[in-house]
Amino acid sequence: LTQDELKRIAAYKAVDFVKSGMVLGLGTGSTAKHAVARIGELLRQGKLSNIVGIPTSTKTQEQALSVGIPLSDLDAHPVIDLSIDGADEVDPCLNLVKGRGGSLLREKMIEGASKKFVVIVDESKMVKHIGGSKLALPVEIVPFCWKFTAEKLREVMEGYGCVAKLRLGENGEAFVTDNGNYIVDMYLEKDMGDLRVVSDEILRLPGVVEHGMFLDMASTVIIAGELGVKIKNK
Ligand code: DER
Repeated sequence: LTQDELKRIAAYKAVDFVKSGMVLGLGTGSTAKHAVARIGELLRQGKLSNIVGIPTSTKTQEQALSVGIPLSDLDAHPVIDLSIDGADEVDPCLNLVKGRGGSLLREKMIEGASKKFVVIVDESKMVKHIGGSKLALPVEIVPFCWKFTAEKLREVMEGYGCVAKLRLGENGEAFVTDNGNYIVDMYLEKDMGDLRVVSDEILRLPGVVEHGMFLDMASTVIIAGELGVKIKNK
């Protein structure tokens, strides 16, 4: 099975949790894309009805519109029944790294407002410790004096051997999020200690908007692998 087929299998499994009448948080990325497509398909087939989607990015908003999912937002629906989204990394306690697609702020707002948050991954996302896989730990920051904030981030994370890089878009300019902010990707050499302490130290920096560690937020993780699908609950 290809990685994309595994992503689709996990996504379809998550959509089994969707009931007619639900307000759904719609995730962003190559895995969540399959869940959004599937929800649209079930709506068209009449197997689901009265669904309201709350998209976690303009990209997902466009896809949801194109498959016919009625959309709304957090202001109209401050409590969401179920959110389905991918992740970049999942540790054994179901802590996540998200945001390599640049949508972490709206994802964290919407998934934090959800009664149930189902994460869909292929098995390659499973790690022992989040942030330790040499892949990026994203932090959304304000564009104002971003160098200052990036350096403060690097200092705060110095103990973990941190390199902080401004994320660039295709045009070689700074990547700009849906919220008009920048993203600094942090690359760590050592495993973080107490994730809560690290989270607070990052969020305390004035120029920081949000980071990509989703601690104690996932209710369920659906893991699609070569040998089948595993479901881990909090
Ligand atoms: O950027 C994001 O937050 C995405 O949801 C990411 O965490 C998962 O993206 P993928 O399903 O394309 O790997």
